Amino acid sequence: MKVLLVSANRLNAPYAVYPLGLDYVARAIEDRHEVRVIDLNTANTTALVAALNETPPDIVGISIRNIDNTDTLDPQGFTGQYRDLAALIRTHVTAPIVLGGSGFTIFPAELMALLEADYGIIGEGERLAALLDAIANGGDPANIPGVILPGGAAVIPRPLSDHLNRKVNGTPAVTGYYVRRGGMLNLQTKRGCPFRCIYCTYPHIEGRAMRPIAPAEVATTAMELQEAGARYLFITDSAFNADYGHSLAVAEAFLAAGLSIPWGAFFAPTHPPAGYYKRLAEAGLSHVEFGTEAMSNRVLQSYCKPFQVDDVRQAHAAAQAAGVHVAHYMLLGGPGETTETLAETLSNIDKLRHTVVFFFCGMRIYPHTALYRLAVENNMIAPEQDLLEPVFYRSDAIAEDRILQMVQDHAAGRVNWVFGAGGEETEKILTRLHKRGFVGPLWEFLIR
Ligand code: B12
Ligand code: SF4
Repeated sequence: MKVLLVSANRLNAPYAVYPLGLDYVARAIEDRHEVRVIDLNTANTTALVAALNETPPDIVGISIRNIDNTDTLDPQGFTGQYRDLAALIRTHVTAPIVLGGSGFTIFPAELMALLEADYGIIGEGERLAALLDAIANGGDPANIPGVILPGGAAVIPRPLSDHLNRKVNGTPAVTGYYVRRGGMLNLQTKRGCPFRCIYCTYPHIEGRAMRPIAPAEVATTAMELQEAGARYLFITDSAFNADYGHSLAVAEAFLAAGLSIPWGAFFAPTHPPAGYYKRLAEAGLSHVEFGTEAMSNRVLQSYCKPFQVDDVRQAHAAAQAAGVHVAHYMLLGGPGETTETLAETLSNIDKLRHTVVFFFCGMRIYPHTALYRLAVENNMIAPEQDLLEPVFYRSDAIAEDRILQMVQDHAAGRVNWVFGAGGEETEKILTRLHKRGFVGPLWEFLIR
């Protein structure tokens, strides 16, 4: 079959992100199908229409990553764009449309209806291979785990137990786009997160059991990306250090393979084994992004975070001693937040030296999370409420205005305290710096 895979993401904030998921989907079907990938960051809709008309595909896959920007201070939604994209495709070809992606996996039934799609794949898109077989051979797609049909129920499949294979998109026009804008390409070293933070969708998207990719294979991919021009790699794992042993083995494999470019990842600020960050730094780790969320034990417990304030301090100190750049992400105003807990968080953040802190206020309520169940219990949302339009959980003990005021007063103009992802202003600054040849996420320039 002729399969056209389209990455619908066009968001350039905080920076444009290489559509990694489609490398896996393409790899899973390319042996038996003719696959083309169009990344709407690098190709406009005119190029898409030309591709549809030149070689009409038998099936079109649309990758849906972002639903919205989850930023209460500068909210943006993207589902209208995706609906228009599906409508545009349909005016040019009669091929069935199949949806997938992390955003789709959170809201499959809603997006199937909105985009009037023919099929959807919840979770891992490698299952497209089985769907194509069923379509070609008259099998019943409904029997394939993860497949959702129009009007059908969203049943979450078991994560794949097969080996995860990726093939880096070798098209220079695609990789070149990202290489020219910050030099960042990305890679995955495992899937799954074993933790249970109440608001988080990652265990739903990737599963709870960690499925590691062999360190040598991760290193081979990293070298391929380096050869494709990458000057920085972002590891997209939910929490890179959720498996200390595996992440260390990946770092050793980078060293053995001779990777020479810097890299960064998300980390949980849990207490690290001795020498952990030092060894990672020797292997090229340059940026640590801690998902800290609060610096009050009461709130951390209420969010079910797998660490306490003291662990955050230890992790911060260890990363800093290793000479890497450190950022902390805060999620204020969730269950358990009060004026006192926020004051405690702010005063504890003060004690973290040489860092940048990104503040998000209000937790987006996602289906399949403990926060969702709590919000239903507290009558904040109705059961079965459509959450595609973002609804944010807000602690009834402290108003959003008060939170912002407290953070602003405490920040007193500090540039290393950033609200949300930084908005358009940050995007503009990053674009300018990337054009001048600076590589990576660049938040280190805000560190104070
Ligand atoms: C890493 C990451 C980031 C990094 C990316 C760094 C980089 N250079 O790659 C950073 C920190 C920059 C980031 C930023 C943002 N992110 Co983010 N990010 C993630 C994360 C953790 C992993 C994404 C990833 O690469 N996964 C690995 C690949 C292999 O998986 P995948 O893309 O999902 O693809 C698989 C399947 O989905 C499926 N699939 C994919 N496409 C298709 C297509 C078809 C046809 C099919 C059948 C299947 C299929 O098959 C693939 C292989 O199994 C996800 C959460 C998660 N665990 O998924 C959030 C996530 C995607 N991010 C999210 C958001 C909101 C954002 C931001 C908007 C936040 C902000 N305000 O700044 C920005 C947007 C950036 C941008 N320009 O798009 C949300 C999106 C949902 C939503 N609410 O909209 C997610 C889901 C997290 C969440 N809150 O639930 N992000
Ligand atoms: S550690 Fe991070 S990825 Fe895992 S559940 Fe908690 S917030 Fe989500």
